[in-house]
Amino acid sequence: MSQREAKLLKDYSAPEYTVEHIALKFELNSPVTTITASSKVKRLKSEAVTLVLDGESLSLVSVKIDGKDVEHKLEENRLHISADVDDFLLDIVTEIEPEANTALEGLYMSDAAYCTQCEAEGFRRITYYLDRPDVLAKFDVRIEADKAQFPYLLSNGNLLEKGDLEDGRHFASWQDPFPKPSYLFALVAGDFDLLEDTFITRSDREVELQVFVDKGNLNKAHHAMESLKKSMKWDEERFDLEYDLDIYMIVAVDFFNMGAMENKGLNVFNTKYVLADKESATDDDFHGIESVIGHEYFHNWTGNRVTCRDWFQLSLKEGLTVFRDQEFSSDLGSRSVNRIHAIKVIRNHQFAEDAGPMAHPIRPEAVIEMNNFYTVTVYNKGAEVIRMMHTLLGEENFQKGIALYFERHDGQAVTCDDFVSAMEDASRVDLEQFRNWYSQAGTPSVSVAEEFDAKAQEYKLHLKQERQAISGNNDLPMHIPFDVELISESGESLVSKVLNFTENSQTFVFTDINAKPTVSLLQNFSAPVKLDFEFELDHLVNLMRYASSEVARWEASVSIFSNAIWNNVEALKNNTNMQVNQVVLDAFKGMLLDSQLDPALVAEVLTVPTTNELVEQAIIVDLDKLITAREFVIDEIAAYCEDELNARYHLLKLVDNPSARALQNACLNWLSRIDEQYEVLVEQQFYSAENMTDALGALKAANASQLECRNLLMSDFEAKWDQTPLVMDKWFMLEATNKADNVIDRLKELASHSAFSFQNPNRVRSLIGTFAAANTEQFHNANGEGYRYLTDVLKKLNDINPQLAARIITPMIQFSKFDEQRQSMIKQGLQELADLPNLSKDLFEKVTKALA
Ligand code: 7MK
Ligand code: ZN
Repeated sequence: MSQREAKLLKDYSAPEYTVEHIALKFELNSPVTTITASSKVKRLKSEAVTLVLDGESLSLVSVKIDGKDVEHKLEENRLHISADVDDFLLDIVTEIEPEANTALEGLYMSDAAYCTQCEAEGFRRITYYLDRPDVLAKFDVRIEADKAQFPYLLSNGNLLEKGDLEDGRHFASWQDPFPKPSYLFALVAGDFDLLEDTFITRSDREVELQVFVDKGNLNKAHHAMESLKKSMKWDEERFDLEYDLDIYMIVAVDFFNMGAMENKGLNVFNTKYVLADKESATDDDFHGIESVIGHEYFHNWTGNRVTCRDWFQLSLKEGLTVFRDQEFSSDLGSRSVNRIHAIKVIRNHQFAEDAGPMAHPIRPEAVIEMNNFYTVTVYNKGAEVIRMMHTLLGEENFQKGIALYFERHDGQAVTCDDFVSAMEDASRVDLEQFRNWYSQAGTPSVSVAEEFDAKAQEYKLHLKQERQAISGNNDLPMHIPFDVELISESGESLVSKVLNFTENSQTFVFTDINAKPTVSLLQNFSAPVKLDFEFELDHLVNLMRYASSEVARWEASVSIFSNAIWNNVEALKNNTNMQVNQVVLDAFKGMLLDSQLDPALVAEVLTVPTTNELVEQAIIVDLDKLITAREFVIDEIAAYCEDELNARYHLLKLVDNPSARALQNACLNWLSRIDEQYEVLVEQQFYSAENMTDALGALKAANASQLECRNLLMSDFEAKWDQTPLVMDKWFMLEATNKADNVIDRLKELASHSAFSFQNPNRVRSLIGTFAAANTEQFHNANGEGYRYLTDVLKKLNDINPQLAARIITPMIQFSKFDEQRQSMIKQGLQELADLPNLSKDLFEKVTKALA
């Protein structure tokens, strides 16, 4: 099979051989590390005579079966070994060069430490192996390295033994009692500061907790440790799940392709999701750490104890674990604000993925490069699918389903279907039609028509669902849990229920309704669909003021903003004057004055949809008019609410909590647009800030409103933080979102900044990823320079780190909403990439789909 051919779900077959036990020895040396793998292999299909192993970028030293040389054939990325034997011992020796590994998959160096990333298919860069998640083996690992340089030698499970060797070297050996697939293997060797604590499980076992961070960062590890303890406790209380080893280790590394990794007993984290203190990290960073620490911890059951049969089932562990981390955050903090964030991810990113060339169901059916399927669809829409089951079953039945799932499948590698069956069997709720959510790609849209019969006192909702046309997709009606509330004229809740919407067209009748109610539709975003309903402005204003659900109030505000902006786009097209309706202005002022509401929620309500979010709502967008209209609406609201913004800002400044800071900084952002007098406020906040949230809030306002003080604040910030990489990422992000016309020249200049490196994914994402994903105005500038710039960067990254390149290309393949000129410039860039002689699989898959 050619490297670039898609693998298909329907071609799945069980492995012919399995590995029951593997003993790995790592001799860590510069530049060549030697790995000896001794596996106990068992034949599962008697007719099999050749064992075929995966391997990439390895140099093979020797292969032996039961101690003897064996006939084998080395093919690109495969090793074929004659093995007409039922049980045998396989010894393979390979050599690799971790320092040269810039792809950051397999064994590589992060600064001076060795570390690994094996999900999805990185283990094959360490040794030849059955690198697939349905092969579960017990791992014993021995690590040898120089003692002074690498005092800590870590791997999965429990430490069995450690000791000194000759020549200043030492060793450690680890044993993981739980059989696991190779993607959960981890190794770390380096010098760290170590934060230690313990957790007593509910069955009274003591678990040793360790967080390893780069030297000098110990004081930034406490929040991660607290988050870990909270996660362990929450999973016992809410999901009845207890930790199963005596030790839990987390290592933070600065070079990491993703957020973090749930390797059994030894999580490896991006420093971004571990290190924090209030001077250097924002409230959002603290929240992000808590949620990612939770996510990786929760994988211990949903992912590790029960894993995936094959990679098409990725959502089995990821959708479920995202759902669990969202519930964790919601139980610990504000449920509404967390829900709003999750809804935004779906609307702004997942719907865009569905509208682009990479559209796929949460359980994909064809994959060229698995790394390309760690997507908002698999993760976040996957979590919405779990959430819908939770809505349909209720918490009690859902938890029964979880219990049955573990009763049936603990220690196994299973499918999404197995999960749904457990839910179904435990609850007796029929989920047959619901399974279409796993197989059908795209965003369904639901159109709604109301009918009120005063005489019969009947209110009817006519619902119609349509699915997006995507080639190779079934088009069966979905089971959509559709949450509605009917609100009376005086603001009381008449009906609040979840409709089971299962047909293409369906009418729901509500009786004993004596006046036309205000309806709240798709409450709490009860299904990941687009709602097609022409709301009248007063309807939205009613919802914004009186809906009982906070999320529904926020939803109404988003619609009000969006409508106001789109109305002005129309005005520009018709050459009429732009204006903002008085009712809209008053609605926002009303929110600002409402001191009963959680300030963090008000901050969400007062956040104007980004240009990107608005583009996502359109079919084809006139970008320049959209930008003008959006700026106009913001300026009008700011001017109208000036006094209230100012007053609220000063009151909030007296309060020291994340929720108050969120609104305080939103107010500052609005004020900074009005006139120079507020520039002083921005500078004051910047120079007197006692935490990063306020410092960055001021800097963001200066940057977004192009204040005169912007450059000075930026250089003062740089001077203060240029030795702190994670803070420099924030600075790079601000440079990247600068709307000024010379931004690209500046980006090119910053590539040689001492804090920047193309080898480090955090830096590349901050500077270049942010530019492409968030600076819509300049990335999509009609002069085409944004596309040119990203294309050139991608050519370079294709050689350094293909996985990263394929991630940051996303905005360039989601072009369906832009005009023809822009689309043709984008395609020209994509074509140049397609023509690269050494184009990686990762980029190949995305670029060819986009050009097709
Ligand atoms: C999150 C896989 C890992 C994208 C988002 C994560 C990854 C990619 C963390 C890496 C994770 N298993 O825990 O899901
Ligand atoms: Zn995960």
